[in-house]
Parts: sequence; C-alpha cells; structure tokens
Amino acid sequence: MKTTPPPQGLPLKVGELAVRAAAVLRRNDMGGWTRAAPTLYPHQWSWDSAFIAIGQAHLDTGRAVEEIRTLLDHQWKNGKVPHIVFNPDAPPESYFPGPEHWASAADADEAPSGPARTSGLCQPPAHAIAVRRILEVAENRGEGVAEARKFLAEAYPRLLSWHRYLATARDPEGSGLVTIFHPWESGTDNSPRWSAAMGRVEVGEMPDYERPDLGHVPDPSERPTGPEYDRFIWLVEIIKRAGCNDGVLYDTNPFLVKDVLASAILVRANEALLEIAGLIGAPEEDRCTIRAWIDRGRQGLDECWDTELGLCLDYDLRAGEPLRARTIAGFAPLIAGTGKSDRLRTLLKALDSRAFAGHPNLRWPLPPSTNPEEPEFHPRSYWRGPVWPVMNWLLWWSLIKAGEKERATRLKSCALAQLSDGRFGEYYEPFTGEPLGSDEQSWTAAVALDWLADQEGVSEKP
Ligand code: 2M8
Repeated sequence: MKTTPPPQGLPLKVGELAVRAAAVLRRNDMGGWTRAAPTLYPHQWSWDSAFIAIGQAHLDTGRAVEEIRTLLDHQWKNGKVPHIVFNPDAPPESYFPGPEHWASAADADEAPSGPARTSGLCQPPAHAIAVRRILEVAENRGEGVAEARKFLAEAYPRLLSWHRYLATARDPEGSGLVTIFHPWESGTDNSPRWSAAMGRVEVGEMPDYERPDLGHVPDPSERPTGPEYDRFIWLVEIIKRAGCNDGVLYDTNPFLVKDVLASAILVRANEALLEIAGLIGAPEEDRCTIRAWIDRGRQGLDECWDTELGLCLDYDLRAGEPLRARTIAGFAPLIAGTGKSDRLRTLLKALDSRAFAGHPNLRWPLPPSTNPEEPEFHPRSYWRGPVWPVMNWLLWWSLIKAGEKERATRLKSCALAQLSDGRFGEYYEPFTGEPLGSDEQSWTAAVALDWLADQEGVSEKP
C-alpha cells in the first residue's frame, strides 16, 4: 500500500516526515527482517539491514536487534555475511537472480546448512556500526538498553568472524583493503568505479534471463543497462561454478578489485567492534587483532590516494592498476577517518567543489554519486550520478567524527530537505531533485529517522 504523497511543493513538516518514515519501515517489515523496498527488492539485503536497524532503533530496540540477528543467522561457516537473504515466500518472478538461481551455492562447502536461502556474495560491512549505534540510541532514548547490551555479547563473535573473513579470505595480501568479486559486493553496482574492470570481462555462454527490476521503475534508464546486467549475471555464473570458493575465485575470477569504500566502512566497523569488545570484556588478544585491522585498513587506504585527483581510488588486481574514476567512493579516507589533516582538507574542498556538492546546478548541495564532469556521469542512472540518501548519511556521520559539525549539520539539513516530499526515494536526480528507482526504500526512511532524531528526537506524532 502506498501513502499519498503531499501535494507538489508542499514539503512535510519534521513530525510528519518522521511518522511517514516510521510507516515505511513498518510496511516493509516482514516480521524479523525488512525488505529493502516494497516491490523492486522483496528480500533482505545485507548492508541495507544495517542502516534499517539504525532507523528502527529509534522506534523499537527489540525490532532493531531482530533485524541484525536474522541476517547474522544466515552467516556462512567461513564468517561471510551474505549479500541477500531470500524471502522464501516471494514469488520466483519477483527478483532476478533469486533463490532458484543461487540454489547451487547452497552446496558450497562454506554455505550455511539447510535449504538455499542466500546469495553467495557479500556487501559492505556496516553491521558492527549498526549494533553499536542501537545501544547508543537506546541509551539516549532510555528504552531497551538491557536488550541492546545483551545483544552486543550475542553479536560480537559473529561480527568478529565476519571481519576476520574480510581480513583474510578477502585480503590474502594483508593490504588492509577488501577484495570484491562482483560489483554487487560494492553496493555501488554500475558505478563508473567498475567500468574499466568490467570492460575486461568477456561474457560467455549463459541461459537467457528476464529482468523483473525493469518492471518496477518508471524509466529503464534508472537501472543498469542490458550489457551491464549481462556482465553481472555472467560473473554470478563464474562465482557459482567456483562453488563460491574464495581461493578459487582469487585465481580465476576475471573481476578482482580492491574496494576502497567497503574498506573504509570496515575500518569504522572495526572501531565499533573494538568498542563492543570493550563493553563486553572480550579477551585482550581479540582487541589487539582488531586494532591491527584498523591500522592496516587506514594504511591501505593511504596507499590508494591519488594526489592528482585528490581522491582515493579503487585498485584492479587483475590489471595491476588503480581505477581512475571520480566518484563518491573517493571520499573513503574521510569515511574511514584519516589522521592526515592536509588530506582531510583536500577531501573537504573536493566535497564543496563543483565536482560534488558545490555544483551550481544542483537542486540541493548534496554530492552526486559520480562527479558530473566524469564522462560516464548520468543524472538518472543508478550509481552513475544520482544522489543517494544513504551515502549522505555516511558522509554526515563521518563529518561529525572528523569534528566538522557545522558542515555535517548543513549536509543533514539539505538531505532532509531532499526527503521532505515524503516519498523516500531510493536515489534522486541531482539537478531536479526527482526521486528515482523505488519509492519507500527502507534504508532511505531509516536514515531519515536517524537524522530527525538527531535534530529533535523522533516523535510518532505529527
Ligand atoms: C542495489 O543492488 C541490487 C543488487 O544487489 C540490485 O540492483 O538489484 C544496490 O543499490 C545495493 O547497494 C542495495 O543494497 C540493493 C538493495 O537496496 O540494491
């Protein structure tokens, strides 16, 4: 069921926006887990759930805990947290590639026992950040504190094994950077970040497939193109044929890339994990390991810095070269936290410049996912240009951590203004402010709740 959007030009008041955001999360609540969007994404997505739990924490601590618990219940034996946990009740034609397509992954040595319920990929590790924040929010609200604290102890070993998986199977080089096997693992699927590396992937023989996603958006240009999708599906084929074995994929997968955004999120997630370790009294040995991961992660990001562009770049392990695209992922050192004040200054300048939030034609001064001057920039196409509220949240949170409070507050006000039509779009056209992709996207509603609470506390009453 859709809510009626307010008449054009009439933005919602803060209280009404919070009520609507909460209603979106409730409507997408499938009982213990939340679908990422009402029709386009009928399953549980990994990093969406982390942000969703942060939003839910403002409504009900127990429900926020449950969101992460359900996801972690599907963790693989090697620690991997799967990128999708499929809804067994969703009709097969509702999403592709769905559980049937991933069924063979259930035979992988490391797959969880039981029927095929997950994909064989993973996504950026925002979960420890969410678990830590659930407690913080509970303490601020004075509700569910005991439950949130108890959950720390339950989630800690699972999060530790998730991070260990990323630090080992996804970083055999010990570089501090996370390797991904598929653009879907980055969460920024068709970003120009991956164009050069994907251009080297030759698509082989594979069965025909249908694209249900195109039926859920008003305009196909908002979604990845046919050739982009063919490459996505071909990589899924290779990953399945390798039994999702990380060692085999390291040797054979044509797409093998160090992802700076996922690596930056991992640094912050490790900081959150370290705090959790302290709160539950985990062994000093664990804490030493986590501290080492944090240091190594920051060092790895340091090495990906491009002085000429003033941004951080992903690295193509197959081609042995950096991937030179100016996208929002270039702010990875800001997201991870950098000890270098000159680097922080350079990044803040880039953020304010016409390459990102300072472009004069923007509807709101919010950073597009791709620099409008990039040749592959497209204002409507998914991760090639639109503004993503969840990225705004990450930047806002990182700015606060960097001590840039004023800048963070400005960003938050604009990000909320963008959402004030109450539609909670998946992403937004940067110049017109039109919501694109799915309406009522869960993580958009969730970050709105977190921002609104930061503003004046979330009230369910308008
Ligand atoms: C998008 O990704 C899925 C594939 O995982 C898709 O396009 O079908 C991305 O925006 C991703 O970051 C997000 O987690 C997912 C669900 O919101 O949608």
